Amino acid sequence: MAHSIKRIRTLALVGQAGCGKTSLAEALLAKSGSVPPGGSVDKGTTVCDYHPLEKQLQHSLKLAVASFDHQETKIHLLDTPGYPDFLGNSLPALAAVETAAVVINAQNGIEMMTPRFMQWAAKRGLDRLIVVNKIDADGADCEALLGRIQEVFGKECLPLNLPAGKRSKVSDCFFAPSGEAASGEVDFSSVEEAHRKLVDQVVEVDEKLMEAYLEKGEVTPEELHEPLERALREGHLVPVVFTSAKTGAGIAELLEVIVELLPNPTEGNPPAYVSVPAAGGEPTELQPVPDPGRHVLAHVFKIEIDPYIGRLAVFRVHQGRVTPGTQLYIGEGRKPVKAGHLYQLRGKHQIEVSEGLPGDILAVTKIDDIQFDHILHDSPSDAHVHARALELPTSVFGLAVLPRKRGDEQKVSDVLHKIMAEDPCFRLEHNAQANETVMRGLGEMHLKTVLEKMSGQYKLELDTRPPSIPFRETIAARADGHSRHKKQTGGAGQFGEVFLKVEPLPRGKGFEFVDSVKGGAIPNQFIPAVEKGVRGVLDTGFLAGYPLQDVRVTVYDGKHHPVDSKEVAFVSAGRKAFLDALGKARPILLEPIVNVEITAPETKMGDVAGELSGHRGHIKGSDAPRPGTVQISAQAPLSELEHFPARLKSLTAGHGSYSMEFSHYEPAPAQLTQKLVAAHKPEAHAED
Ligand SMILES: Nc1nc2c(ncn2[C@@H]2O[C@H](COP(=O)(O)OP(=O)(O)OP(=O)(O)O)[C@@H](O)[C@H]2O)c(=O)[nH]1
Ligand SMILES: [Mg+2]
Repeated sequence: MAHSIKRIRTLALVGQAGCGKTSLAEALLAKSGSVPPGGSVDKGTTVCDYHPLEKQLQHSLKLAVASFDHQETKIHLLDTPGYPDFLGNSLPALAAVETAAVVINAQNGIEMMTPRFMQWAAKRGLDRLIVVNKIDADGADCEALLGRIQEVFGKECLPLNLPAGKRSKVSDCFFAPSGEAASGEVDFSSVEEAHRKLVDQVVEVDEKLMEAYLEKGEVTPEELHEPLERALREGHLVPVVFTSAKTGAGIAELLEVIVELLPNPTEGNPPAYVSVPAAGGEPTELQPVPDPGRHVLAHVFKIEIDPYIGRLAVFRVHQGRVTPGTQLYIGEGRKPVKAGHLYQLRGKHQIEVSEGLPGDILAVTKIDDIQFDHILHDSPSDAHVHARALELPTSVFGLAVLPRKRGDEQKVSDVLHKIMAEDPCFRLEHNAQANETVMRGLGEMHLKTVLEKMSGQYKLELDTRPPSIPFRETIAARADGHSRHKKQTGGAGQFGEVFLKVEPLPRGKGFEFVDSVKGGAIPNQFIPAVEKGVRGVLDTGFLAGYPLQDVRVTVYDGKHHPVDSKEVAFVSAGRKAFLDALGKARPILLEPIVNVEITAPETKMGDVAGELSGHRGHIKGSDAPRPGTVQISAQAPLSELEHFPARLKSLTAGHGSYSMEFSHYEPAPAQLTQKLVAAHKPEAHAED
């Protein structure tokens, strides 16, 4: 269908897990006649929760796009997961839409994630709509909830409709001229009053209209349109609607609001892009213009790797017109690719389309170079354009993973990389020292679903354990070491003797090997063998099996035998002489210290500080970035922070967040050293 920009709407459903976003998307699709009625989360038959794991858990785990037509309007609806563990899949939706519909469960009221989504949407300059869903549910008190919404989010939250017939339907308060209730009584307040409040609020943004309104006492919906869009853009009006995805109450009315009142792509606040000069220097802000005549600028906000069709890159067109023949550059890439086929999405289904205009949300398949957050454009001069950063939370929850079956290593690595491509908050690290692969995510549930996806979808089982702490070993004193390697068991013998000294180096210097042997006491050709023997100890250390660092080894004397001296003899003598010296050089254990930045509600400052000091941390400073919020800077040993994410979560009822980065190494306390030494197998450096 040829379509115009003015007839496009983009809307992301966001909000607390379980508030009914997926069910609402389903109800809207069914009401528009796009899918048969009856799809339900509980039966696993919705358009948006199409992944097997979503059906099993009855929660959305990823961002789903459902595009459909209603009254000659193209609606791109985005359903997002509500659990904070999956923010990496819900926040990107905010980069693709004009409107964020923050859904609130009428039964539970304002929940933990509600204000967070309200703030995130406001911060990105989105129009906001509050959808109070589940109005049918037992004990739902819509009147009290509306009051509470206005208390928490402001008086600009005004209902466009009100529950009626004991919450079995809703009555419009906006479209009906002069607020005549089309269908009689409402459950609370009155249509007239709600209508008047809406008009009063909207005309405030337009002086002329305000004057006309004061004179005539009424304005037409047509006159209200422009100022209404402005009020939405400026956050001067946050409309509230009531729905039940279960009974269908308010669904037709919500569709009407989407089509008639929500902004088209030219009416929302344009997203901020930044242009980063290739030669370096300050990035400049840039606003794409929703004009099909200009260069193409589109933002990839979702990657999905489908077992059958491969990589699916989902993008929002912000400027220009995309067709299957458009030569698209991928970010800073220099080689353009042809889109080939363009698809509109409805859950797991792709529907081929012939063009994409500003506002459209489309997908291309099988272009492996496209990654999350890339800009697609058709002009090499736009290679330096980026979307404004999404400000996703940092992933610090870690689990070390190991394939249960030997031989699965490659397959596991491939699949984990696929998952990483799809999920911006999932990371993989390889700790070479401990030889372990560590996956990182936003929380326990995040990583648990990755493991379940691995076993369910890919039949790969992984064993997990807490990631190991990268302890190190060093020495605190200088010492000498000596070893004489001699073997004479028939035939040719083996002989080599080494004298060396060890000394501590400043922290962070690593390792140095110095040869100061005089007069060929150890012939030159055997020095590399001695070094090899010494270096062999570095990886496994002396005390507890951790790598040694900040040590200088100087080989200063030795003996050789003209016939029996062999490389192996000097490797062995070098190794044993080093171990001999280490034993006398006061070996100590070093532990990593990290900088931690914590943001928490002000009232929890004491609890968080107590938690840190109870784990050998110390507070270095605090700040108040926003009223009611504190930011604490601290340092603490990494080994003490294993349970910190969970503790912070429970201390702050989920409102705290933190980030961590490595700072430096410090000697570990005696008790910890003893524990680690005891845990290390005593036979580890038994002589061979
Ligand atoms: N009574 C009632 N139940 C509803 C309504 N909408 C959804 N539900 C039920 O609430 C539960 C959660 O609904 P979902 O649509 O999965 O909620 P969601 O917001 O998508 O949840 P997440 O995907 O976890 O963020 C399901 O059991 C739905 O059947 C409603 O309007 N009324
Ligand atoms: Mg859902």
